[in-house]
Amino acid sequence: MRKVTLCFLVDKDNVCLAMKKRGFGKGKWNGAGGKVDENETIETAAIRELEEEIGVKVAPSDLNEVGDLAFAFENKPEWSQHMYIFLIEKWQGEPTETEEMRPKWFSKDNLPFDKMWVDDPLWLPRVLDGEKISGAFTFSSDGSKIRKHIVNKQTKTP
Ligand code: 6OG
Repeated sequence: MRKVTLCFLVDKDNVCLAMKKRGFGKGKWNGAGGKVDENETIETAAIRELEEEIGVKVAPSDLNEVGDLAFAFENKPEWSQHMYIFLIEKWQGEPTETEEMRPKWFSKDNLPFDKMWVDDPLWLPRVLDGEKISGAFTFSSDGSKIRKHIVNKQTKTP
């Protein structure tokens, strides 16, 4: 399954989302992230996408992995992906608009879930509250409905 990253900058009670301007998830607020290329680690890919999509630099030691989710879409096996999620509290530079994304800060308590992926309300508040999660979702073929899902608290210790 294709591996992808998703990264959220966090500053106290605020989280940086970015409007996806093209490609998969266009028109939705999300974290920055994308496909892990061959010969790349998940962490290297996360750092590269943060710079490409919102223009911030992050050191490997400042990436905090908070969970992973497996996504499957009915009748669209090519859309299947395994997403690795990171929260970041320290970075260099200001989030800046690029051709891919337009970043904006939101209060953690007031996220624009009506313009986000439908799965996000089921796990993002939990990771923003400090929980580590692991789960799986199956969506309708256009991704607009959740057919089944499970999100567990990660129990493994580092
Ligand atoms: P590119 O195809 O642009 O990477 N992504 C999702 N994010 C959320 N919150 N929910 C989903 O539910 C998602 N499916 C994919 C992973 C796609 C970007 O979109 C994220 C990547 O950061 C279905 O390279």
